[in-house]
Amino acid sequence: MEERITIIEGDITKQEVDAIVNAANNSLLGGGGVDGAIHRAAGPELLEETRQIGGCPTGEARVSKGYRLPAKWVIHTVGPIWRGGNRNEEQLLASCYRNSLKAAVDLGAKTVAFPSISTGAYGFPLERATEIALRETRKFLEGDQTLEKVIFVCFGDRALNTYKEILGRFSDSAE
Ligand code: AR6
Repeated sequence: MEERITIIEGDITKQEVDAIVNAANNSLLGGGGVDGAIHRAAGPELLEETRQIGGCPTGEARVSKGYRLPAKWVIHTVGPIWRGGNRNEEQLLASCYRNSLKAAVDLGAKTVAFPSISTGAYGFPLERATEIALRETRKFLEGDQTLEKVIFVCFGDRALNTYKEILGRFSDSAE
């Protein structure tokens, strides 16, 4: 399964994949961070479409086209704001990954790229978020034969090293 998970350092807006995932907010009307970068790269048509969608609850996902992005689709998911860990944050973040992966399969996507949801403006601790991202993705891929590649696009060395370290830990403990 590890061969279907790839970790890279880079900019998600540049990824030539079928779908990229956006770390959005409940309004789906854009914002800073990766959300702002995706809206800028996709062009104003993206905002027109997400306005029509009309928002998204935390933990769920909604789909739009990718417009000027290399990716055909954008899967918008809303991560939880970290409030100390007792407000269902871990379960909600796990739902983001499950629902986004399910949306990718429903679209017929073979390749999908994720940012590190909730670990920027929303303050989720990077290590815990990475464990959840990789655990949920591994679990999902066990029951799915259609997705060929899930790419985690890390913004900077700290995220890159964390993802690599935790994926290595999962692989060592397999079998
Ligand atoms: N490519 C890949 N990753 C990126 C990029 C990029 N171009 N830009 C930033 N990151 P954040 P959140 C990383 O804050 O924590 C927005 O305003 C970044 O380093 O984008 O889920 C939304 O509208 C971090 O690791 O998302 C919401 O209001 C990760 O992406 C709120 O922020 C996520 O950081 C969502 O906060």
